[in-house]
Amino acid sequence: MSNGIERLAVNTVKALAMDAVQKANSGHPGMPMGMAEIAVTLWSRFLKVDPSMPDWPDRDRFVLSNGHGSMLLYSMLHLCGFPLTMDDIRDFRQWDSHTAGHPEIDQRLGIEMTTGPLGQGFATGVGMAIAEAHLRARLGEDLVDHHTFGFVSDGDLMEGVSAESGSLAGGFGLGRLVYLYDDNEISIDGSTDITFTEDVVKRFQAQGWHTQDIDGHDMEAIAEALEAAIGVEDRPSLVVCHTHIAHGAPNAEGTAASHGTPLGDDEIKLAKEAMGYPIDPSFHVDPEVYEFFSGAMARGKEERSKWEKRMEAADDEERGLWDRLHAPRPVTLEGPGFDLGEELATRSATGKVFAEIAEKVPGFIGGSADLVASTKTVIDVSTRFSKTDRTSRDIPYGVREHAMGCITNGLAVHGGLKPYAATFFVFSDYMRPAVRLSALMKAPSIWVWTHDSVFLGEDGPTHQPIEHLASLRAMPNIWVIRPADATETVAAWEIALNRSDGPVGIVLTRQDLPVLETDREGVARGGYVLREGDDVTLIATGSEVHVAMDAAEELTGDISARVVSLPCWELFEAQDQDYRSRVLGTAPRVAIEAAAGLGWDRIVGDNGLVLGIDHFGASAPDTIIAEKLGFTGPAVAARVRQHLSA
Ligand SMILES: Cc1ncc(C[n+]2csc(CCOP(=O)(O)OP(=O)(O)O)c2C)c(N)n1
Repeated sequence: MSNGIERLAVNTVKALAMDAVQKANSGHPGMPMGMAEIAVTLWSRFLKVDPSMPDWPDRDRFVLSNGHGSMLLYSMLHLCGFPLTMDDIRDFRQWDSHTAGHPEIDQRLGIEMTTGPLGQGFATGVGMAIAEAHLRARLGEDLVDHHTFGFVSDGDLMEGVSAESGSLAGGFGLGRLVYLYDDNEISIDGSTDITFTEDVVKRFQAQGWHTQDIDGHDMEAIAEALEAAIGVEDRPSLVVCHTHIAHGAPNAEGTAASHGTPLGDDEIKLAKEAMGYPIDPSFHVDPEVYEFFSGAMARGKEERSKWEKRMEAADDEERGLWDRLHAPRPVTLEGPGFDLGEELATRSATGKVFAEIAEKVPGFIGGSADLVASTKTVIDVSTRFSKTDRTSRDIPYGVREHAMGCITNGLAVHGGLKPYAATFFVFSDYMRPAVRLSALMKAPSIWVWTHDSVFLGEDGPTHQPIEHLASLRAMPNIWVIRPADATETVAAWEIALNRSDGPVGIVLTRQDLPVLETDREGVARGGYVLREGDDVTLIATGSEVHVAMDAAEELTGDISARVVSLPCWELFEAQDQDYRSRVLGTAPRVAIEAAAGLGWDRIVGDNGLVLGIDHFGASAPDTIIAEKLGFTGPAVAARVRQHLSA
């Protein structure tokens, strides 16, 4: 049982959740009330955080994967003294407030990562725990020594990504990862008996986790379970906490309705009466509760000052590496040097620049979803991140694209690392929720997507991306770069490594392409003139730049064709109007891209022509596909002539 002040703290958290949701007339009171005891125990007795410096690097990370319970996090942050005011709490879910319905990330306020899309937090936390284990191995326990805690719900564990990432966490033996599962047996459609009948404890045990099963309203039991979980260093921990949703609300408790509906004034009154809590005014907080949490936070403050002393005492080598990891300098890539006309796939060009990246960017880390040999993304073939090798920068993800995406985001938002993840472009669909969150969170994850078009050939339509470029270009805040040759590929990597406020997707070919007289500076501007010409402007990306060049040759004599390489729409659109107009020119425009044509009309205008592929591909050798679909110099030239004479 808890003592008086802890009980008052728990009741305060419940009351704030009820009041804020009621005032907003929207939100989720059930989860904050059901997990209040767990939150107060974790924050007051265990969590190593300092409200006066929320983003202190060696803090414990706290992930709220059941992010619909955001009022629980906001209450804890406010009561503990983080820069989140009572006005913010009152403004829950309002325009321009710091208290959005589902916050994603705001490390200055103490919000590490919470998720709207269930399962994302669970899997992203695995990435944070990998980051901690890796950095601890490289920098030593004096500088890196923290845990990743998380709250997860039925919905999180139902989502497949928790199985993918749980499997990896168990296999990697991430002992500093501790998740508290809100086992309230309720989801939106009713009892979890309807849809979630598996034995969760056995599932996690089978995946190599340490598990416990406790009463989630008993603060001593919670504390004991946390002690035990922290004590287990060789496995991640899942504490199954049996709870009641909307705990303490006499009529709402245990009901699915309390998940996402304000309780109503009458029920709030009854709940507060039952808890012995003042009914009026709403948003009441007893000063003793602030004092209680402020006392608890002194622990984190002291830990921070001890860490700062250890940092001062660190030797030059450790300190130097820390600085290179945490305050990265701009990166300039030389590239291995490519000869004009040399034939290599852009994925292979990536392979050739990897060693240089790894040397210049000490935080560069990542892996592929069981496709390293195809994606050519390997830093050191002789090592792999594992239970026993924490220093390796090559993470083997197995066939788990979704978890790989989330883990990459976790590595990115943890700090100190520059992560990438690689797979076939068509499987970007399997990681899309994570890609979307990287864009939304402004996380600098690098997505490497190879086998980027129908020209991957014989594997056929299941493997051939069509709509992927258009759909990713429709996503805000991601830069999608599709380089035309090895030189543009090096430029793409340089851009990706230097971006800090969002993700970059690098889209690469399977097939060989000759090196052209491409321009790295032009890639940085998103697009540029590769070949001058006055009568028509052929605009292409990636492998179709070569088709455009061939078509331009074919047209020579009667039609003077300009060729524009446009590897990155987002960077091009960020250029001033003058530059864009100069590059695109005034002649009729023809877009050539072996993908869905959607969006190109914006670039070619009303009188332009778009040569795309608005149907699925085919299984055949790439040269045959090119011929059949009209992606050859002569075929494009014929279409251009026809268009100009129409
Ligand atoms: C990927 C995804 N699908 C659906 C939802 C909508 N949603 C929000 S919470 C929830 C389930 C609620 O059940 P549970 O996870 O057990 O949370 P509790 O009601 O116990 O707080 C659903 C389906 C979502 N947020 N994310």
